[in-house]
Amino acid sequence: LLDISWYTESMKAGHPVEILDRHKLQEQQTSQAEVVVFSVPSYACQRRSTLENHNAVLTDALALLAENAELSEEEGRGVAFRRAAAVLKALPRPVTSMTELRGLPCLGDHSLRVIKDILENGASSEAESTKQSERYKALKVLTGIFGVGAKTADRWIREGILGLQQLQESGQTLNRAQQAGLEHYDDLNQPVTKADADVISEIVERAVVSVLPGAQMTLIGGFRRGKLSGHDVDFLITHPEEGREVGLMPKVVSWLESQGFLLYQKTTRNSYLESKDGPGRPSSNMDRFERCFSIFKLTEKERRRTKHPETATENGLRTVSTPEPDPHSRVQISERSRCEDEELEVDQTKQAGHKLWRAVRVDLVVSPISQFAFALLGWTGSKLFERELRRWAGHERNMSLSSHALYDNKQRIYLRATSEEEIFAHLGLEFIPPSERNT
Ligand code: DCT
Ligand code: MG
Repeated sequence: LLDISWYTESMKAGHPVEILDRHKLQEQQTSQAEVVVFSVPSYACQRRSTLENHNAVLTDALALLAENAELSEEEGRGVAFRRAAAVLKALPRPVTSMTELRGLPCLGDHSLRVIKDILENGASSEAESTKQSERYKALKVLTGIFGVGAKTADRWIREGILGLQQLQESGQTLNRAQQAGLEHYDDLNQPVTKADADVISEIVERAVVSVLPGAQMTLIGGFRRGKLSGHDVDFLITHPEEGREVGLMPKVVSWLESQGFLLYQKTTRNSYLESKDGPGRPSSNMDRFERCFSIFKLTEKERRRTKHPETATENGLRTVSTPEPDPHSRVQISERSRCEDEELEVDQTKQAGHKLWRAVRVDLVVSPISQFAFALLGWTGSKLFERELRRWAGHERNMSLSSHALYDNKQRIYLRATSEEEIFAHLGLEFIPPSERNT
């Protein structure tokens, strides 16, 4: 049977080398049956984590407890569950007994109790009761509104608001983001498919190239890691000539707005200046780029359009073939045709009795080319992979990593990089491609 205290001691020691030594010691002391089954490095950024997961029952329960902790603003507990789940995700086959977990890093007492419960009883009673709890259900519903975080949801719950209807009846003042979030609640809580992300990529690319020829756009976030669905679509935009990206975001946003693609947008300005801010990790590494949080209107028409061959005309407008019997079999995109399209769309909507578009959360980030590799690495995720990279940099290399820069605290210099590979090399880590950062 299980001896949990051994794991606890190892975890408290917290260092991979020490764990390895303990493990060796343990191995010498124990019988064949207790030999370590799996070997996993301590930091998630040292592992290759594909989308495949042989322990989904275990990791789903741990992810739910992590989410509940995060929604309750218990960050430490959330990270502990996330790290434990990530270790199980890295295993090459399903865990069948507790003894197989011997020697694995990041499995704390609490996570081990959850795993043991599932292995013995088929389910985690704690995860099940959390899932059923009124508080968890309310937190999920309320934070499902774009613009509502854990703090706001908690305040509302304490005021007796547990659901959308109660919120609407409460007379709470909602900000612009929350109003849009409530309006498009159902759409925004539907996963975005890779196919839709590709359609949006095509549109954003059109916008970027129209307002600044030569500018480049990259799909980042979960879709860059090969995920087939996500909660939003993330893009990173840059220009190969340093400085040309200045002022780019408002132009891209105006273009998208003029074409009727944006249901909501809020742009935040870039406030990161290396000379001014220095290497200290910003309070959040995510908020220093020029960034646009938006709600995109993705129409059936656009979905169909990108499935068919298209040609760019000299003035940048595109002629697009759409399938018969569509009366607009060759449509030139212009203000006029778009209006006609929309009229047609309204008619079709009325006929079909359902709307022919969906709302999608889209995030745009603009980075100067000198920071591009750091932005790309920082925005590809997963969230835990990013957190672990920063932890590795700080604890193992005495460096500060952000989505803008890498600073060597000992040499007191910035380490430049033009590719993700170079950043991994600076950090003394084996390069892990995006598809294997699904930790
Ligand atoms: N990110 C991060 N830390 C955060 C939030 C985000 O490091 N607190 C990075 C990693 C992923 C990237 O930004 C995009 O964020 P999300 O869209 O939230 O994540 P995702 O992996 O794209 O997930 P999803 O597929 O659900 O959109
Ligand atoms: Mg995303």
